[in-house]
Amino acid sequence: MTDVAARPYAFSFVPEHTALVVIDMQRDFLDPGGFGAMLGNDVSQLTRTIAPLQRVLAAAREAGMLVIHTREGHRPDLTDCPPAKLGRARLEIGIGDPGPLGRLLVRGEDGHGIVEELAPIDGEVVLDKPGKGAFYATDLELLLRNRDIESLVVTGVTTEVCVHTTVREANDRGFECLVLEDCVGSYIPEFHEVGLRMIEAQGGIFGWVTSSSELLAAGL
Ligand code: TIU
Repeated sequence: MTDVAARPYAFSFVPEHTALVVIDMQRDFLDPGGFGAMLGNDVSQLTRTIAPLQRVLAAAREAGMLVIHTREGHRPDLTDCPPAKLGRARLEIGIGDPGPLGRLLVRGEDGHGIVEELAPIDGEVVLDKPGKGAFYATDLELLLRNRDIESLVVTGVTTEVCVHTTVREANDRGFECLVLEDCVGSYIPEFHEVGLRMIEAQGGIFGWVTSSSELLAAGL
C-alpha cells in the first residue's frame, strides 16, 4: 500500500490495482489551431500541465502501472456525434469542419492526436470517447474490471469538463480517484480552482486532490 499526502486526507493505493488516466491531451485542446481554440479559449492555459504529466507518466511506466490515454472525438461521418453537440456554441468552424489541424475533433486527423510530449507507447490503452466522460459509450469500465483496478490517478484536460465528468462517472462506479492539480488544467483558471475544490469538499465527495510532486515523493 502506498500513502500519498492529499486533500481532504491521505490517499492510499496499491500500484498494481491503480491506473493512470490521461484525459484528452490532444492537439485539439492544447494547440492554437484546435477545437478548444475555435471555442474561443486561451489554449496557453493548458501548457503547464505537460511537464509534470511527463514526469508522472515516466514514473507510472517504471512502476508497471496500467496507463490509459483518452481522446475525445468522432467518427469521420459524425454518426456518433449527437446533433446537440454538433450545434452547440453556434460555431462558424465547429466539429467536423476543416481547421488548421484537419477536421475538428475527428478521429484520424492531426488535431485529434495526443501531443508529442505525452505520446502513448506500445502496451498502453488509447481510448476513443465521443463524450466528455471516459466511461460513456466506451469499454473503459470493462478494461478496468478485467485488470482488477480499484483506484485511478486522474490527469489531463480540462479540469471542469472532461476531467470532472470522468471523475464523477468513476466515483459512481466505485473507483477511488486521485486528481493531480498540476497535471489537470482549464482554459478558465477560476473553474480549475473551484473544480478541484468541488472534488475534495465534503470529505472527498468525488475523490482526492494532490500534486505530482507529492505523488512522486510517495514513491510511485
Ligand atoms: N471545452 C472544454 O473545456 N473541454 C472539452 O470540450 N473537452 C475536454 O475537456 N476534454
